[in-house]
Amino acid sequence: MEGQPSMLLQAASAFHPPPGKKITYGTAGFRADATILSSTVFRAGVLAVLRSLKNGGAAVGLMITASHNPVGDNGVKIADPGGGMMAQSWEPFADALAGAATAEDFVEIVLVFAAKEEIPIGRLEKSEVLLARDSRPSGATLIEAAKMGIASVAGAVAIDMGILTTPQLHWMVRQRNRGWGSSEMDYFLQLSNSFRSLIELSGEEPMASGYDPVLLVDAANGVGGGKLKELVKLLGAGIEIHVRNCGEEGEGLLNEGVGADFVQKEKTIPHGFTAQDTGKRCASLDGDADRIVYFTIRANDENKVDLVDGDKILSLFALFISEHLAIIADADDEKEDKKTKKKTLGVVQTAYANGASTEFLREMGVAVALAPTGVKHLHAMAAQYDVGIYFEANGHGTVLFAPGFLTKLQDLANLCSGTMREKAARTLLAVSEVVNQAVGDALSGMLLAEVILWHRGWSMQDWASLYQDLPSRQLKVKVANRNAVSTTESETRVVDPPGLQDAIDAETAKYNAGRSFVRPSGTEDVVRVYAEASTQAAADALAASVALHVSHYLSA
Ligand code: NG1
Ligand code: ZN
Repeated sequence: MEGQPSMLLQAASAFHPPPGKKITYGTAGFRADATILSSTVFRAGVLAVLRSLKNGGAAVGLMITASHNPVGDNGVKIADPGGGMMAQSWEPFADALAGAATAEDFVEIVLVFAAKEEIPIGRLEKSEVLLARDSRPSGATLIEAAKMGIASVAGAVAIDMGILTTPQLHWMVRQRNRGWGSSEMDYFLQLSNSFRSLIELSGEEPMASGYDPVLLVDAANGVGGGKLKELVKLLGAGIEIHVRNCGEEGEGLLNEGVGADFVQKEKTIPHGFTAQDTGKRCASLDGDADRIVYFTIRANDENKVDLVDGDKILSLFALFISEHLAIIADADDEKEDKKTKKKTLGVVQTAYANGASTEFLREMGVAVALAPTGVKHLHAMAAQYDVGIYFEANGHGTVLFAPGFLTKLQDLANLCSGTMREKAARTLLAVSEVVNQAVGDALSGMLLAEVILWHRGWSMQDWASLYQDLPSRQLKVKVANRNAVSTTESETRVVDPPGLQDAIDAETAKYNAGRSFVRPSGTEDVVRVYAEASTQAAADALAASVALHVSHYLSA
């Protein structure tokens, strides 16, 4: 073999996929024990180059992270040129690449796919991959494997951005392809400048404000802690952020008893927090800082927390944004806008969103759409509105602004100088800058939440009492083949196996405000069961009986 094929073959021959282990590109990229990942990461490097070549040489991102998984795991995922997740249509190709048994098979798959997709591989055409990794020790060697993958395609350029949060890398890819500043300092400056603009636009803090300037942050002993400390230096007066669990000496292990995933699932105080923090506003990031939840430590129940999850963050954002959209649409000469206001703002949740949050949003007059689990689905749906907000209950989400709508806001701000409408338009423009529009971002989401609480003069209690969560229960059922379950209507109804949905319906009907659904997990070998009802005992009982039906219908 000559040229490109032999370059690929030679490089690929240094890496061997783990025998008997199938690693697939799931909801969040490839993830596995770090010791078996180097071949997958090498191949993901090649995949990233192909993705760039397919997009005319635009920069794509390659992130080494396993998010909230234990420190021994790692993973790799690709960011598309727009900054979002890699197009789903390429996932089967990604799986085929990772699964190729030999280097020869791998090269063959690459060449056949490149020919089919008309990807100019080996012609020295420009392509670019921005790489980064989170703070996991295994990341250092894995990133080298990714670079070798990139170097095995003629003309491909790898740019190592170092240790970053996942959303920072996605942001950089998006910025770079738009010809905008894409350094880490650009990121910090954009977030901090727009944060300070929002505070200024808010005017004076409300009288008798319940807002406490102190925020305690649990950084999961991950990459987000150090980054947040950098950001805090630029925020100025008015907010006092104390960062804990930064992964420094003596602070404990990544994601172990700490972080957003732990706090949300266990509703328990993370390490590094004590009864002395009771009543304080606290927040937890996950290991790569793309998720955030807030919480307070309960008085007299010192292990437990009151959780303010993704649904409540979403509700807070929706309240603030719709209030500002209403000001814009309120002027007499804008009757049209007023009528269409509800179409302007849309909110996207998954079936896991607490029913009380969905009802709260609908009562506010906001359009609520349901997407299947996985942020790529939510993101795509949210992009259909002028302003689309999406969140998973677990704290992953963001706000998207349509480019045309941003132009409209800019024009309006210029036209209505000195009015409330100008202020509202400028506020929304600043919101579009503070949020990370590429992907959910714990740091930027936190800044927006803080601004809104400050603006309203709200305490955590004020925020928490927007609505009362309905009691809920999540269970996992181990089954022989989770993919024997297929669903429809955004995972709320089972299609296969036949009869299971009727059984779920019959159970649900027994409970006041009952709701339950099941779906195969995309990241674990289980079927997940969710149930909600008017009391905790009822939610538990409903979940347990639905889980029994799942076991029954899926037993061999
Ligand atoms: P799966 O395992 O497909 O349920 C989980 C989370 C998702 C998302 C992905 C990716 C729940 C119920 N599911 O997916 O929301 O975060 O992991 O990390 O929380
Ligand atoms: Zn994460």
